Amino acid sequence: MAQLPILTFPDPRLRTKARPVARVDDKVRQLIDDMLETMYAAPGIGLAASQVNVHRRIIVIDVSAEHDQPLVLVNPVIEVAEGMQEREEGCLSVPGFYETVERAERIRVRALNRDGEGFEKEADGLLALCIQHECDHLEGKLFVDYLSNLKRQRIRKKLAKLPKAS
Ligand code: GNR
Ligand code: NI
Repeated sequence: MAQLPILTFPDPRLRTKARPVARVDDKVRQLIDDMLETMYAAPGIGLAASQVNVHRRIIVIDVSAEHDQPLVLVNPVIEVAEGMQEREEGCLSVPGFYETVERAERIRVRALNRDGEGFEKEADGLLALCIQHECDHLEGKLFVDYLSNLKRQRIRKKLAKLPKAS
């Protein structure tokens, strides 16, 4: 297991569109384990491979209070999204900034698990929000993209002064 460095906005590598995983093999499972370790250590409730500079469609999530319910989604596809929620959102790649973003309240997502088996999951509330946030990362999209240009530029300028993770 290893902790991986997390890219910080406005690093252009966060804009890379991730490619699908062809086969869930031991190398992918090793990455998943490292991503979970990185997420728990941060600490965060989700992490997309894009954030650790691996541009493959892999996300890990754990929104449980005890941090004992890891959810792994490989090649996730949001098939249904309905309703609306507004919550304060943060991101490990945008450290220290929290802003309200509109998301679907309920979703159904299809993905592969860490054994490469397909499954579907329905989610609402914070879990639904987190899945949408992580799927955005795989498209090179960040929550700051939903804010006004003024707010995003202010955040960009403040974070651009910080040292880079790698
Ligand atoms: O740890 C995280 N917390 C969080 C809080 C509100 C809305 C979204 C998130 S996701 C974030 C981890 C992260 O950046 N995942 O990409
Ligand atoms: Ni994020």
